[in-house]
Amino acid sequence: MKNMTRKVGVLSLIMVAIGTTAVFASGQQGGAQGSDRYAIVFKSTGNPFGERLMSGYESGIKEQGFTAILRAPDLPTAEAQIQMVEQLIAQRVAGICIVGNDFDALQPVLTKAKNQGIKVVSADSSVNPASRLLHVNQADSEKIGQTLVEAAYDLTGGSGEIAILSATSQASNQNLWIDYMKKELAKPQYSGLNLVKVAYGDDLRDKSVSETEGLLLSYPNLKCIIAPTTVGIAAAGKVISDKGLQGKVAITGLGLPSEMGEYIENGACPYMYLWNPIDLGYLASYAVSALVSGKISGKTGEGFTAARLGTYTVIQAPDGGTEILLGPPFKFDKANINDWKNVY
Ligand code: RAM
Repeated sequence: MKNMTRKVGVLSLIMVAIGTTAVFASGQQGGAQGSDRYAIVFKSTGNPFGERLMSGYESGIKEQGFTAILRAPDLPTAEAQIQMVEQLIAQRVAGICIVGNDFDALQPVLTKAKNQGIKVVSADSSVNPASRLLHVNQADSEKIGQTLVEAAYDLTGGSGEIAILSATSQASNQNLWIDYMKKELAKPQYSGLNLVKVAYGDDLRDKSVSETEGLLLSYPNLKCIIAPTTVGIAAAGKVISDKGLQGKVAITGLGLPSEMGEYIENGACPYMYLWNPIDLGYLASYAVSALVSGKISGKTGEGFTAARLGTYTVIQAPDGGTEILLGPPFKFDKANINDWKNVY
């Protein structure tokens, strides 16, 4: 019942998002410098996860009576995001939520934004603590790494070659999860698993397909691909299905149910994990406005309410900065994928 209510809520958010364009007029004024405009800059266009994240941000911003500005470069580079942030500074926005293409490279431009009174948070893929006031994290990063290694162990029967198919080599969220995966793999109970390669599909569909094909060619005994990216896991699911390799090479990782339903049903991906990207964007919108209104300053122990999601507390992040956590990731498998594939 609780799930059902949540699904109906999410569906109506998607419907609201579909009927709107990128920038929205709104009423009430507020925020730094009297601006009511709140921007989000995602990693790149053409990523369905990013579209859902931005739609959640937009709905949260609009619900508060402000104006949302949604931006994403064509390619997932820090350089392109730096230019976008420069433009947003010139537009004198009240707040910026950045989904970083690099941990450190955006620091000068985000510092410039902060020095002009613009409140900066990162979400999903963090920028370094000096570049942000807080990070809006989807789930505990260490737990994500551990969970994905446990899945690979389970799907391989505990031994054999495994590979990781990531996004870009600079993506801080993927890199953090991969670090935790490597730490986990170093534990004695995983000594039978051999990580043969970390490949980078750059969150581009075609590159992720060719990287998957490359892994299969180079490692004919490969038993599992962990893709901690929704673009990568969907590409890997397609390759495994097209080649009929279900049962030989298992895919797991982080995927959108809407893109992975077919591959979960046909066995290419026995199970995978994710959180609600719409909720993540929505939570980020309330975190930025809480900073703009002065309810919080981004320090550990502070709390704020994110409307329909409830109350959140700022905690210490593993990188030395602060963060808020949306909640634990959700497991999708054959038993529940039908309930979720039309939701996000
Ligand atoms: C991709 C992006 C995003 C990540 C998800 C899991 O869509 O790289 O940053 O959080 O996968």
